[in-house]
Amino acid sequence: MPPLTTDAIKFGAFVVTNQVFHLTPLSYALVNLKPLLPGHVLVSPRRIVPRFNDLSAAEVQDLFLTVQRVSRTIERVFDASALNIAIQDGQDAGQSVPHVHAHIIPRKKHDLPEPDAIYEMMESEDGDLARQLRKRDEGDVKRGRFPAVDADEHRKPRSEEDMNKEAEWLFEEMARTDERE
Ligand code: AMW
Repeated sequence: MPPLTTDAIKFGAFVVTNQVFHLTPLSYALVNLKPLLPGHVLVSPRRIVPRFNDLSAAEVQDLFLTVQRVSRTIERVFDASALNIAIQDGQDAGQSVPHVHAHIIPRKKHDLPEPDAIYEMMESEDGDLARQLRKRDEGDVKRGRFPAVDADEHRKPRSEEDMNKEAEWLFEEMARTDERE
């Protein structure tokens, strides 16, 4: 699939143009480098700002309408019965990429040992782990409270090819969702 735009789309410092499967005037949706569960995607404003409060009213409206549209497709194509929709807003809330993004994670019954386990998984994602390590080294976190290194370490980043394929598929499925509306 050719990129949806000739502009380079950035997610924080990363160029993610080929991972983008949906584009609006102010937002975009991209496939995840390290999904926590199959179908875990992200929706971001096109403007790179770290905090939710940095967004204009028009950006908030566009972002949330995009989250709603994308989540409809994700729930359908991953045959889910529920969704986690989450924003980690700021480093101390677990944000690792300083560019606003909403996580959309399709869920089904018994997909994890506990439905809430997803929050711990989100918290211990790479960047957060790096932050925790930094804090530990700065002596900010008591050793005993340092969270166990999670399965994220074993979650390999996906290949460009894998991500492009998924982006192409989701781009086509977005059009199908629109037809049904
Ligand atoms: W955060 O902890 O900032 O709320 O979430 C960052 C998310 O971005 C994670 O789900 C992580 O897997 C994802 N991610 C990090 N780098 C990239 C990238 N280059 N392309 C796509 N997703 C990425």
